[in-house]
Amino acid sequence: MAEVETTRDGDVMTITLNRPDVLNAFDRAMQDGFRAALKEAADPEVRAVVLTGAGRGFCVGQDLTEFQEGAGDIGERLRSTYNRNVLSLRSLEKPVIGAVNGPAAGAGLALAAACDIRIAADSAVFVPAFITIGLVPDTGASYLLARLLGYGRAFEWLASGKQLTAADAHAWGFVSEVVEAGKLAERAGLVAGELGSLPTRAIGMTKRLLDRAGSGTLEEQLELEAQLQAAAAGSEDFAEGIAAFLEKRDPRFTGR
Ligand code: T3D
Repeated sequence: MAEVETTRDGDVMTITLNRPDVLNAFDRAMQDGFRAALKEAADPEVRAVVLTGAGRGFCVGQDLTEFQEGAGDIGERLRSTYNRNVLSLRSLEKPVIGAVNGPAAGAGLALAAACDIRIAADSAVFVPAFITIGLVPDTGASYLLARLLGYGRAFEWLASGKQLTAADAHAWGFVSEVVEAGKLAERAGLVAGELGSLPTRAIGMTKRLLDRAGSGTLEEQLELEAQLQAAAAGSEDFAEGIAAFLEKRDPRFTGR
């Protein structure tokens, strides 16, 4: 059985991290499988992606048994695995839904944070985990959590390592909804299907705008908006959106 599985339902692709016995902790093979799955997800025919875990875990980050022989060059390993993969995930020009089915810890928590939307099973827990073993946040956790939660909450969480329940994570705004565990896959598929039927290129560009927001001046952001709006206005989906409005009918967007 592959350590990362991909399935398609129409234009929605689901990536399932698949080492359930260790709550989908990352070993090297799972990193490689994840990289291949993210490459597949970049296919323009895929218009929404769901990221989830097999079994009772979402992903608990690095497989700690690999540290038994010593840590090695962690910086280099991060650059060649986690960093590349989280950048590929964030670069997808389509909505990515994290279907957090169980514990999300360490780099697994960072991957959840890198998704555009998180839906949690009521059985999910969220654990920074880095500080608990004497490490600092990686895989973008410091950047992503500070942006999603603000400095105060990000510091409180990352510096304490405290475990949040799904309800806590919802109250903090980290997840957008909490559903019964048995209904998570269906709900995530529904949300992905809805987002996947919208103008995909415009969603991709909306992600770029939000990623850049706050890192430059208002003038710079206005200029980027103008550039991307010009690109959006050249899309088939813009023509369809206008036609559907004028003809008083529902639009049929194709993602082109
Ligand atoms: O160079 C680099 O790669 C550096 C990169 C670092 C990035 C990181 O991700 S650092 C953070 C690594 N992750 C952790 O420290 C999390 C460790 N896990 C936990 O704290 C707990 O498992 C949880 C709180 C997340 C969940 O607890 P619980 O009680 O629901 O499950 P459990 O019983 O602890 O775990 C179930 C099994 O998974 C268990 O194995 P067993 O006893 O049934 O044979 C456990 O050992 C295994 N497991 C859980 N996390 C990991 C793991 N095995 C390897 N690595 C793990 N990270």
